[in-house]
Amino acid sequence: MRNFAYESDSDESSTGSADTTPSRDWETPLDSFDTLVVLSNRQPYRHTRDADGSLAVDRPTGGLTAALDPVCQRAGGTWIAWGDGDGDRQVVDENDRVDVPPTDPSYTLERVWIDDDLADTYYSGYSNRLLWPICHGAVDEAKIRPGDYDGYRRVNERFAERVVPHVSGESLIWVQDYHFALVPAMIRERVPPSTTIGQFWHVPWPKPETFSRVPQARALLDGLLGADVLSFHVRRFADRFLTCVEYFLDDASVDWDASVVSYDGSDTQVVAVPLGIDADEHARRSQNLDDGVYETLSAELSIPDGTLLGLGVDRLDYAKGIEERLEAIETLFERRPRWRESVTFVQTTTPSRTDIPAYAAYGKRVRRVVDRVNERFGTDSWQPIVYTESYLTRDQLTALYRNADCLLVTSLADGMNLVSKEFVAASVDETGVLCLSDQTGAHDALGDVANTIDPTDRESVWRTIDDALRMPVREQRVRMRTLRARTAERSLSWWMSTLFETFAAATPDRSISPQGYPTDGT
Ligand code: GDG
Repeated sequence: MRNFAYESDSDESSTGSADTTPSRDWETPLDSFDTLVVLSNRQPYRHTRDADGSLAVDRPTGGLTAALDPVCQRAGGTWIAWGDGDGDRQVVDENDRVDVPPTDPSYTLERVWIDDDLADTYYSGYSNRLLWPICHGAVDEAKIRPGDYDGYRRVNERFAERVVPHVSGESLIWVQDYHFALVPAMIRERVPPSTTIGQFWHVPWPKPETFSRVPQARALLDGLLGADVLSFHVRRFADRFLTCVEYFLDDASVDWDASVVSYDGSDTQVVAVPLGIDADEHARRSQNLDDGVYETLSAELSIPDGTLLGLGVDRLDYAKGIEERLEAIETLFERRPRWRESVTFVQTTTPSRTDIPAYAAYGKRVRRVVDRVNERFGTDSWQPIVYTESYLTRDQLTALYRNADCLLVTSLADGMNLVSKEFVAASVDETGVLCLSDQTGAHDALGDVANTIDPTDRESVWRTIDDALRMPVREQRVRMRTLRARTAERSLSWWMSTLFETFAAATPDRSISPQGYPTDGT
């Protein structure tokens, strides 16, 4: 397997050369493994058919695929994911494989087919009507439908079976996220002990009283404990997981000092390793950005000149607290009329999971608040909220980050929140204020320098925004420098190196030495 040094996975060219700290070359102990197999629900490249029948490739939105694609490009190996594009079958070989990236292939994407009925139970049902709300503490949204768990189990089994042909010698199987809680144990039954299994849980882990609402709580824990290494973004999620293990599994023992669970004859190391971004690449893109990108975008979206700019960038998801944020903006204009016509809030949302009723209803509520606020406070020449559901190019997103005076992250729960880190990395002039919910994983490392938002306290949200808009530039710079340094330090390359060292330390007989593992994710 190739050792790799990380570079940008830029899919759009930026011009000129880097004028910030160059990307640090980094080595990982990937050499310890003969094969890398990544499993995720979402695929990094999707083939779709245009109206005229021609094929196009798109790259689905989301932090997970954006982070792992460059890793696979460097490491080679196979990425197994759901082939959900209507052109996906057209390009695969007899083993359902296609080499990617399409323009310069460096690894193999293996597609798993899931028909509509199964997708409804596994994806729209168990994963996103039950596990997602449970993990995000949204218990009122959690729905248990008959048949959903069976669909989830069947898809988990299908993925586990697809791993087996790839295993040879010392293989690393790296499972992603809450769609595949059962997979580690299913793989463990099918592969030799020399295989290392890792799982990264990208969303929060719930408190035991919330997790107890899942009828299959024990089965999910049993599945995850098939992994040698189970990672969360931050320590508090890892600790909640260990608490759940103690609470639900009588025959498991937890060594809290070492953060190891012994269960069913093997050990699982539970670690906190916060996902980072390629801060250098974001900074370079921002530094080299042509002014015209912002000028064109602001003309298209009707963002006025000469006002301060507040920004929100989110998937359209109730966990992101978008509705609450817009209501706080409404209160701000009520209580502080001086901001009218002096600040404009741009909110970009990417619709997702639209076939789930809670998401469709949430979208309607968000649009209703936007209309109400604009109706109440808008004037002939100014709208308080500029709202778009268009998918932006990375350059357009960077232009917004760079021009924003403050970024609003008001998530009610969020595993990490990469948007906050991207904003910081793109703020190359060291101004701008990060207003960050204390319910994000990102807050654990950035919260003492950011302007903290408690999303459960409505008063505090609008007051925090008010403070941010009034912050002197000198103070902005002091804070932003620290935020940027921390984001650059705990970058994507740091995340990968740390995790791969952890995987490599998991010996073939699966007895893991606790020494040297990162148990503190901050
Ligand atoms: C999950 C967890 C965790 C957004 N709109 C556009 C666009 N984006 C990109 C952002 C960012 C990504 O999508 C969103 O990442 P987040 O981390 O903020 O949120 P989730 O999608 O909910 O991710 C989260 C993450 O997994 C990784 O573990 O941090 O807690 O919920 O990269 O830039 N990108 C483009 N156009 C858009 O309009 N190009």
